[in-house]
Amino acid sequence: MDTYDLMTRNAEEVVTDEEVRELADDPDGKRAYVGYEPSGVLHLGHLLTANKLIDLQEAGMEVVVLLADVHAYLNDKGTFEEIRETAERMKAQFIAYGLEEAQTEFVYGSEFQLDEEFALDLYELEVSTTLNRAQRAMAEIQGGETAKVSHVVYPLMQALDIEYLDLDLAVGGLDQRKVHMLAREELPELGYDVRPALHTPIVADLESGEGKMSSSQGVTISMEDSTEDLEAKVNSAFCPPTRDPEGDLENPVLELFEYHVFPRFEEIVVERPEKYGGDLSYESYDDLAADLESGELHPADAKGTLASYLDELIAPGREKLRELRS
Ligand code: IYR
Repeated sequence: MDTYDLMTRNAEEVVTDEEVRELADDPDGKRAYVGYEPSGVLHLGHLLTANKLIDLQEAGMEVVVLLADVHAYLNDKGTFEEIRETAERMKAQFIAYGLEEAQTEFVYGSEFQLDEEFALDLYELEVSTTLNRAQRAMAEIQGGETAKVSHVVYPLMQALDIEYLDLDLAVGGLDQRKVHMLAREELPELGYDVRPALHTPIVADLESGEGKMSSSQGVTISMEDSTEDLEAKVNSAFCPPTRDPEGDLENPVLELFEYHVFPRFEEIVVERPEKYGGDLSYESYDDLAADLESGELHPADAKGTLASYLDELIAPGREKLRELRS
């Protein structure tokens, strides 16, 4: 796969394509990041952007994981002490998942966001950005009605992170696009460069297949799930034979194969008894999807296979969590 394809595979949106192509021409030593509010344990939403970071590492980029403790604080996720404890556990889970420590820079927001220079830039942004604009940047992240002052400061700080972490590419779920657009508009006002952004899709709810739900809503799979929990969740997942069922529905089983399993495994083997045709093996997502659609691959076999590969992916993080909690 060429570098551009690797960098952009499974991305729902690249802003702009031209800028990312330019990065792909010379990715070595360039820096990409994702920021995460420490909260709970890692779930599929986190792992989707982590997969993209792994792709970018493979493409030669340096990868930064921002443990956004100040953002989590502004979003009322607990005391700094609680947030940092969660962040340390999160970091350990990311490493167990495959973001190698030697190649990944883990940074706390509070390491630079409390500095005077950052604060002064933040105030400047507060002066130049309308309340309306900042609120709209947050719209998909949290409701407007109950927005606190901290909720409008939040996206401005997120925009500045891109400059202060000296980044060449911002990565996030599609729900981060408005913040990244604000950053593209506002950073030049402060004399800083515009950076490209890459957005990963939001996977549909496992059970209903409904729309592009936020990763934290509905049924998701997390590092806390046992093998049995995971099997039960995948077995009750919505799995029509087609990729694009009617209306706003998606096939979450296929989405998970595409975004989580194929990027991490060279070959996917569906184990079947001889009397049902024997094992099937796939090297590409498209082949698996085509077989599900034609009926060659039964949904129950697809689900069983999905559960076992997902289990393999989360097992090291699950183990790490157990260790940290014991
Ligand atoms: N807004 C993110 C968390 C976050 C992301 C980045 I990229 C930052 O620079 C800071 C915070 C979320 O919704 O989880």
